[in-house]
Order: sequence, then structure tokens, then C-alpha cells
Amino acid sequence: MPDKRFDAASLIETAYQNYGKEFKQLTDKEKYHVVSKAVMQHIIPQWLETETFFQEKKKAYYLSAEFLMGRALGNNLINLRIEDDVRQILQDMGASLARVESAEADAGLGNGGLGRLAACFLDSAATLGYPLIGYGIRYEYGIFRQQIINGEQVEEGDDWNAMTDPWALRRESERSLIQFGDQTVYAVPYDTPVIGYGGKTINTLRLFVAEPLKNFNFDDFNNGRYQEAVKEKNEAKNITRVLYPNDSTREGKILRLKQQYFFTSAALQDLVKKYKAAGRDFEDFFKYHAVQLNDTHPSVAVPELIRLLMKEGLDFSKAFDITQQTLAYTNHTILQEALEKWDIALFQEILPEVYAIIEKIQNKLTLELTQKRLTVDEIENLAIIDKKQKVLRMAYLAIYGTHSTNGVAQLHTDILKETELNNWYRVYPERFNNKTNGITQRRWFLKANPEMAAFVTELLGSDAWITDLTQLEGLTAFAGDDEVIARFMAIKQEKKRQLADFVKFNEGTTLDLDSIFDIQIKRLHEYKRQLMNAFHILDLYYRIKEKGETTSCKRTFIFGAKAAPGYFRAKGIIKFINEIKHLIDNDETVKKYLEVVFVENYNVSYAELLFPAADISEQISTTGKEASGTGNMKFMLNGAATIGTLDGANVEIVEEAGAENNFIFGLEIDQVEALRKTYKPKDYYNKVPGLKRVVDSLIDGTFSDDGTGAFQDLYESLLEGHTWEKPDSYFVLADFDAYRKAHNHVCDVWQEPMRFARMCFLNMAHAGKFSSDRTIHEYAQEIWNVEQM
Ligand code: 26Q
Repeated sequence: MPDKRFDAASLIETAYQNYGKEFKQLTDKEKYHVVSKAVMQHIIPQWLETETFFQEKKKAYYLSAEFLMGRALGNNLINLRIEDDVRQILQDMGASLARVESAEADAGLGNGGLGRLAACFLDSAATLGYPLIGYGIRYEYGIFRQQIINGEQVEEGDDWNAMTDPWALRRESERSLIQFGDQTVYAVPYDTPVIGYGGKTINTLRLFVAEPLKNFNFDDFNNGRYQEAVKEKNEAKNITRVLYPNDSTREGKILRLKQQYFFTSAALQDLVKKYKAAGRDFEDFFKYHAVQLNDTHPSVAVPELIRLLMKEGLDFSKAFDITQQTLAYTNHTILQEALEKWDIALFQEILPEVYAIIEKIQNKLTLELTQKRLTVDEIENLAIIDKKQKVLRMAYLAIYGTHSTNGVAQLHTDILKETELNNWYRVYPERFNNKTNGITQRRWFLKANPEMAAFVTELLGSDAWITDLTQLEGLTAFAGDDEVIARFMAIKQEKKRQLADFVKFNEGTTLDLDSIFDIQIKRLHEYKRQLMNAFHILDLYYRIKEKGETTSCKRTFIFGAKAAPGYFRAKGIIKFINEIKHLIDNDETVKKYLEVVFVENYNVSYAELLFPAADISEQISTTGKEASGTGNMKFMLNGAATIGTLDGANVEIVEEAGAENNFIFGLEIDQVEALRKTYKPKDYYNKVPGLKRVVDSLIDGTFSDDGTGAFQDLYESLLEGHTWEKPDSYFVLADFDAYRKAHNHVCDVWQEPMRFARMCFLNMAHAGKFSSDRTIHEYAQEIWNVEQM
């Protein structure tokens, strides 16, 4: 247990040391620093203890280009179980913990689901006492700050103060050299503690910063070449300057490749160096290390580990076997355009030595497949080095070079096996497995919703759910108790009020707490179908306005989403949503029934306010496209009902909570595949009542896209298509009517408040499966083979 004291005296002392001031004189931001530094002091003994405990044991390593951690202070206090003490100490010194916590910037070192999953996994592993070390990049700028100006997204750099973050310790002496074809840099590690619930296990997140071999060229400067003098430094630092704000389309940028190799090589060198120092035989390397690749972003680990092992004296064949037994790969996408491919010439130029190893791997693969009697065509079909397209297929490299390939929800894994990666599945069926995603209930329930958490503890007579979420099942016994349901509703109302306060402050909009809070928060992407949601809202607008549907429910539709800066169509959808908002806000009649809010700069901290305040969770992706989704789980756990398709983990959510407690609609996977062959969106456009009206609003002058052509483009994407894409690839028009009916059903149930609340309550009660604790147990036992502290 943490044994170093944490009290008022330690805060006062830290304030003196760091700021030369009385604690009372500090700004909120300075207080945040001081409290955080004091927590760091407090946990050091246990952090060291954890390291010592696992010193000789097998450990797991999570290699990820993204860790979307959000804020640390509040979460750490909760996991250390000193939150109430610290609140009191601060109060006694005239400070507010809530304000101090709010002074922390989000560590937004990720785009969305994949990055947040990595953060949840670290929390779960530390809580369960599994040795899991995160390895990644310490971006100077995280995911961009989004502003909405005139209804449009404008991006700004996210200067999150990477270098003054109180939670990180620079480990200068443990740096490694990273060599590219044209550049050599240092990778300098920064370690952040990952505190498990109860504070027993404290794991590490190690993020690397790129630095030059020489900071400053004195000679250049002296001779007036001022830019030259810092050129090497700038070029090195550029490698870890900024997170690529893309969450799907692969981008063949040199800098992105450098980022991937940079952190992957740094991580593996770190392991090899420590292993060597321990004096063990490299043939046993896999007995001490399990390395999980978070998508293909670190897939260069396959040739890189082989390269490093060969430098330690192993031959290629032995190095390959050990690498394969060490590494495992997680796939997070089925979108073809997201499968990473690198131009061979570019790759060879940047990473010549690594490319030479990939050629050896390709030769080995070809030989192996020949021995398995595959045809020349079949072998070509599985090639890592695709000579026709002149690209490297990184997913294939990851599957071949590892012993495990997993999908992130059952449906997703099935699709990988049966279609997307079927060619590989047929050759290596034993490698494929499923690990349905999860979320940490510590951040997403205990921290985000302390009111509901306390109520659940009271009902269950125990807080054991904090580390065993399946305990929530015990809540089902209370579903018939009207008093319990009424209290559940009162807490939901309080969370809606808290969100409304923040929305008022942040967006200037006043929310009606008695309306349905219907929330869609996730990255903006066509497959996620925010556009279908928007069309439905516009349809409601017309129905209320023209048919006088005054019995309609009062609804508040809340959106939060960042669009990749280069994703023109996604930005058009943001503008379209805001145009609809504007239309409604200026209509005295309709605005009594409808409200639209697009929250600015949706991030982890905003998410913590949004999930607990939802009545309805929008999970409406085209079936087959969302690998899993994890926001869906956060809503469920906080007692919201899902309106959704049977996609990703929604399938399993409905299995757990019952179709009768959610609003499931739309084409199912086989129907999507069947319809794809003959689909004519114009048929729906012409026949489905009201559909033409909302689609035409894109081009008939109802709205303005400020001359960008974005709305015309959206219109054409739905009805005309292009040579490179079929019209309405995501079946917005085909699913529209079913979606509208599901919303009508939501409104019907809403008229019976107790019935609606009971549905929500039962979702919370059945959320046990979706703890990332369950997921981590599965990884630890079925893939990593590591033991608990
Ligand atoms: C790749 C190359 C170049 C630039 C960027 C990228 C890139 C970056 C991030 C590609 C993809 C991502 C992120 C993908 C992602 O977040 N996928 C989501 O992963 C979640 C966790 O498994 C799932 O729940 C979601 O369904 C899935 O969309």
C-alpha cells in the first residue's frame, strides 16, 4: 500500500519547492500541479514495489500509437481511494478539488475508440494486478482542439503542456537510438504511473519523445546560419510533434511511417536491452515477454524484433520463431480503406534494413504456403509484399508474424474469419480469436457518475462491483420496485442538470431537462451515419411544422464529433447538422419540441459528463462496419437505452440486456450483403414518405453550405455515386424508415416514464460483461499467459 504520507503539510511543502509561494496564493492550475506532484511523491514506493515484484516474471506490453488518457488527477485519487481525504484537505485550505481537477488539460493522445481502449486496458490490468506496460508516443500536440465557427469545424493545435505534465518522469539514461535511412534520433522515455484500483499495483505507461543527437550547432550559429543551427533539432522533434488526426483512411505519409517505426523500435530496444542486462538466453525471450500490437500501427515490430534478435546472434529462422511466439495482433477495422499499406519504394528508403528482413519473411511465407500445397494464385493473394500494387500489406505482416490475431467483438471476429481475412483464416484457423472490448467502470461509472455509483452500492449492499462488474446483475431484483426506479430517475435527472450547466457554459445553449436526451458522440464518419440522425431530426421538424404533431415528445439531440481535417464530407455533415439546428432555433413552434446541440471539442472529459446524462444512446452504424464500439457500453452502464443496428458489440449488448429493453432496427448483416448487389437508393428516395424532402434540403436552398459545395457532394454521394464509389454506400436511405419507426417507438415508451426508466435501469443491470476487466482477463489468460500480483 502507498505508505508515503499525503497531507496538508506535503502540499504546503510542494508549493514552496515548486513555486516559492504559499499554497493559498497559487492559481488553480498551480494547485493542480502541486496536488499532482504530491500524489506522485505518495505513490513512488508502491510504484517501485510493483516493478520489483514483476522483475523476474513474464510481462505483457501494449504497443499503441495512441493512448487517449484524458485527465489523470481525479482518476488517480479515486483509484488510490484518497479522493474524500484530499477534497477535505483542500477545503480546509480554502480550495476546491473540483476546480483543481478542472485545471488539468486532457491528455488527448488518441483519436477515438482504439486509443481510449488502450487507456481502459491499462486501468484494468493495473487494477487486476497484471503486469502490463504501455508503450507509445508522447505527442507534443494531441488530437486537435475543435472550434465550431459559423457551424463549421475549425481546428487548432492541442498544446496540452506535454513537457510540464506533473505525471511524467523523464528517463534520459534509458534512451535509445533510432535509425532511419536519412536520419538518426534519440527516443527518450517518459514514464507515467498507472495506478490500479486500491493502489496495490502501479504499472507504467512509457511514452517516447524524439530528440536530436545534437541540440545546437554552435559553428552554424556563430557563422550566422541561425536556422541551420537548430535544423537537426527541429527535424528530430518533428517526429513526435503531432498526432495524426485520422481515424480511418490510411495516410502514406513519410512522417507517419517514421512515427510508427520510432516508437516500435524504441519499445523493442528497451525490452532487448533490459533482457540482455538480466543475462538470459535470447532463445527464451518469449517466455518473458508478450507484446500486443494495437492494430497494424506497430506492425513493423515483426521485422524489427527479428532484426534485434539477429543482432544478438540468433539466425533468421530462430529469430522469426521467437518473434512469432512473442507477438500478438489485434485488428480494429474492417474498412478496406483503413487497412494499412505502405509504398514499397518509400518504405525501403526510410527503413532499408527492416525492408531486407521483410523480404526474408516473404520468402519464408512463400515456402511455407508452397509446402501447404497452395496454388501460385493463392500464394500471391496472401503476399505481404504485393508486387502488383507495389505496396506492403501490414495486416498480412501482422497476421503472419504473430501467433494470435483477434477481433474486438464477436460479429467483427466472425466477419474477419468469414470474409475480410478469410484467405488467412483458411490457412491458420488456430490463430484467430475474439476478445470483445470493454470499458473501465472506474472512470466511466465510479468517477463519471458517483451519484449512481453510490446508489448501486447501496442497493447491492456492497461496492464489489468496482472490481467485479458482473455484480450489477444483482440489480435486476430491483427492477420491479417503483421506489428504486424513481430514485434511478432522480439521479438521471441530476446528471442531465449537471450536463446542462456545462453545456450552458460551453455552448451557451439552455437545455430542457424534461426532454429526451438523445446523444450521438463518436468520431464523424459516413459509416457511423450521423447524417441519418440529422435527416431524421429534419423529418421531425417538417412533421411538427406541417402536420402539427404537437403530441410529439420533446427531444434534445446532442452531437459530439471531430472530423478528420481532410475529410471533406464529414465536415459537410457537421455543417449540415448545425444548419438544421439553426433552422429549428429560429422556429418558434418547432423549438418547443426539438432542440439540437453540437458540442464543441468533444473529448474524454466532456464524455464523462455526457454518458451519464443520456436517455438514448445512438449506435446506428451500417451493419458490418463498426468493429465493436465502446461508447455504446459507456451509455449502457450509465443506464441509457440504445437505438441501434445489430452491429459490432451492439449484438452482445442486446444479448445481455434484451431486445425488449432497446430499440433495434435496420438491415442485418446478411441483408446488407444481399442488398449491396442490387441497391438502388433512388427507389427509397422516391418511395419512402418524407425522405425526398429531407435529402433534397441539401440542394434546394433550404440550407447554405457557404459555397463550399459540401451539401451538393453529400447529395450526390447518396443518389449518384461516382466511378470509385456506389451511391449511398452506407445504406442511409435504405435504413431511414426503420430508423424513424424506432424513434417513434422511443417516443411511445417515453410517454410511460416508469416503463422507460425500467428499460434504462435494466441496461445498467446487464452491463457486467462489458468491463474491460473481463477483456483483460481474457487477453492475460488466453494470449499473454501472465500472472497476477
Ligand atoms: C492509420 C494510418 C494513418 C493515419 C491514421 C491511421 C489510423 C489511426 C487511428 C487508423 C485508425 C485509427 C483508429 C481506429 C479506431 O479507433 N477503431 C475503433 O477501435 C475501437 C476499439 O477496438 C472499436 O470499438 C471501434 O469500432 C473502431 O472503429
